[in-house]
Amino acid sequence: MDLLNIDIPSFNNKHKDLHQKSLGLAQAISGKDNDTFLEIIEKVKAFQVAIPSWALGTGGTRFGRFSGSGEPSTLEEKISDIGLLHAINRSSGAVSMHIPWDQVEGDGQEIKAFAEEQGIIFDAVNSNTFQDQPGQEVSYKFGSLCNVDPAVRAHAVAHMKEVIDQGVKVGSKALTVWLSDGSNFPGQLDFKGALARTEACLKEVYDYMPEDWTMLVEYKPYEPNFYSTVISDWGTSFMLANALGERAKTLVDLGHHLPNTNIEQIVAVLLAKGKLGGFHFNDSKYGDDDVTVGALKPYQLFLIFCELVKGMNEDPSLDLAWMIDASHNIKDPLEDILQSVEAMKLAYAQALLVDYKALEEAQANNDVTLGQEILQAAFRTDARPIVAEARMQAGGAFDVIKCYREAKVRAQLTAQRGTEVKATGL
Ligand SMILES: [Mn+2]
Repeated sequence: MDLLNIDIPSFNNKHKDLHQKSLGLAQAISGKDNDTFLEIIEKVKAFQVAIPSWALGTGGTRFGRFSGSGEPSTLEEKISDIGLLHAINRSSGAVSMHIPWDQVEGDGQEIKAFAEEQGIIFDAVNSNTFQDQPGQEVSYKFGSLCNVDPAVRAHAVAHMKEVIDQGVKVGSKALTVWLSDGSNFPGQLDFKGALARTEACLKEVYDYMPEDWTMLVEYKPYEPNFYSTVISDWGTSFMLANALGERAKTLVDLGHHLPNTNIEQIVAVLLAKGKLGGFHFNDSKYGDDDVTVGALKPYQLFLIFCELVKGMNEDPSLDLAWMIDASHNIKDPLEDILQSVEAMKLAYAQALLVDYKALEEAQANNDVTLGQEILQAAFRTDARPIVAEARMQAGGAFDVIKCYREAKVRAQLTAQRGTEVKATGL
């Protein structure tokens, strides 16, 4: 955090006049009265999204990896990077660990205290049964929880229990399970058998979780397997979550859908059935592209947030796990995360501007044109001043990228950690 070599209030002060003008304009265009407008700012201010520990280094593809410099190599360094982000945007107050890439040492109190100092809490922990670790006595080559070999399944279950144990030490309350399990060729795997074995193993892990923990079951249609995936879609995840119990829920990763899937509808259906557990935010054009949130389809992102806002309006106690899940091939990972969080807050602010009462009326009257007008009026409102106001009230920067660059964070990280450091992860 010492690296944030910038005085944020003076940085903000330079932009004060422009900000005040644009904030007034945003309120005028939104048509909201003072109280409602202030309420929206408060909600944006409270918005927090967890940063995955693997997103702080440069990501690669199966063809290669072009590492950046000054990357974090320990859990402490990763948390320290998130602390920097949080100091700038005030919305990145949580880390999502990935085990075994991250390891909680001892009783976890030291790392927990280190995170707390920077306002960081531990969000969902992630298990890894998609790659073999050095010296591992069994192989996940033919799957983990779906594997025909009971020894492999037992190994994967034991790993997930260990992930829970590590998460408990630092105060996590959820386990995210994404399985790469599936098959590459017709005839390789019996679909029903694979699903039954997966369900039985998940049940064992579910029963092992502490009472106040949630299991988030992630789905993905393809990759790394290209013929079938055991938990391929929201329906399969939903079915498993129902079979497991009340504390098992579906996790929606935006990139884990085939092109043109109506994700906002999936969100609404899961919310209606009380089974939406969390989100992995990213953006995609073709598949699991993992590009910056909002970089390609900001309107879809907004429509998803509209469903989430409706859900939160109906049930203010709705507790969703928000997380970024993206990888950065060619950008500075920290800049990419700042952009992603910003995109989420903008979509959230725009969704908060929607007049849902008027929308309901339009729908009740089958006024299709008006329904579209109401949504697009909110989407086309420049919500940047609202998000900036919320952030500055919380002690963050007027403009996150400008602030990060003016503070020369990457150059300092590089000076401290060198150019050869390679973060663990994807
Ligand atoms: Mn994901």
